[in-house]
Amino acid sequence: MLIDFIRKVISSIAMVVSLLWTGMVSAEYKYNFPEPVTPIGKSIYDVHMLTMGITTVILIIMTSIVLYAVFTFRKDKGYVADQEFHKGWFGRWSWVIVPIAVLAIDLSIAGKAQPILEMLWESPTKECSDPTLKPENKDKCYDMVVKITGHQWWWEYEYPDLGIKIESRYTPKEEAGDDYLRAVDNNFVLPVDKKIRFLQTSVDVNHAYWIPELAFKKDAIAGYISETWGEITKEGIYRGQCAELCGTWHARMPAVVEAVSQENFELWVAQKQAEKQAAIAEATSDKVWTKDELYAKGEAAYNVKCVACHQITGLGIPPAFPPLKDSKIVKGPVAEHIKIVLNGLKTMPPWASESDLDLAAIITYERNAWDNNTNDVVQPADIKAAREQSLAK
Ligand SMILES: [Cu+2]
Repeated sequence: MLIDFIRKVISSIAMVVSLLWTGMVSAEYKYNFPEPVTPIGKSIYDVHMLTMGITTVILIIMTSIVLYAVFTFRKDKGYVADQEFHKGWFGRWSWVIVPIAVLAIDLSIAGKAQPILEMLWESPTKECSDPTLKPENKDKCYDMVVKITGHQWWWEYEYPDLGIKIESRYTPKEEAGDDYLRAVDNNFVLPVDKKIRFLQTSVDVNHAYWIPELAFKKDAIAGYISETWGEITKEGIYRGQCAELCGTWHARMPAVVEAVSQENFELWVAQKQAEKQAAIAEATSDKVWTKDELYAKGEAAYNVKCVACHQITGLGIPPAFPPLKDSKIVKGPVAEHIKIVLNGLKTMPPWASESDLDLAAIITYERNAWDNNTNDVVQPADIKAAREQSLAK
């Protein structure tokens, strides 16, 4: 009997140790939440630590009482249960005292949490440089606005005051390595020590932008703008993900914030603005492109913008996302193909906001890739003409 019992205890301990061991060897095993880098995140972390502290003390006290009772008041020691317990002072009042004590502990935590909720919900609505800002509200203002838009399945970051828009998509496994599903092609670059107002929306289903170190998490809902704010206090790379189940590629929309110093942020802004000017100049030039140039450009753009639905093989994911290889539309009249890409069809959204050059390149690629070999070349001017024609209607 006893040997059996000891054997069971030893095997249980061995199992727990081996489980803990495998946990520890898995990368970056941590015992607590990641270190927050915004004032709201830090306050939430503090309440979490306070709650953990209180529960740990309660756990130790209660476990000690239970163990003491189990060992002291044993039947084989001749202990007989007190049948008159409820008639004594403690027996009568403990049913009142205990809930009051529990409520007091709850309220002491709620008291700490309430101002944080206020801080979280009351996003500043005035810019810090606004002359009408009252001196007592100098903490309730923002330095810059950014807009986050969720798409199936990528993020769009817009800096409305700086005229910059970037698209951020997950990095495939071969390039991302250990950061697979935690890395993106374009990070969301933000300056530190600036109060940032985050506006969130979606163009399709619900998404939610979530970076644990920044703490906030609100849904991005189509046709609605939810807002939060934060001031990042430490430079670094912070990784998160979409936290609202948004379809088959939900796991493939990680979010990466890169917090940099003000000087580096300004350098980045200048670089992005220059890139944008160059892209506009290229897209609006009257240049006639060769088939090879358009094919190469189109392949690069297709692999970023279209690949999620139509797949790298051009076979799509039928029935929702039809194949482009041997497709009637892709191998049919060019004008009809352009019209569908511009205006969308069934589950495909309209792509009219892309530049003439990008659309011409993508369509040229689609009409010649995967053995479609139509030999058609679509020039930016064709897209422009198609737009004008649809406007004239
Ligand atoms: Cu999502």
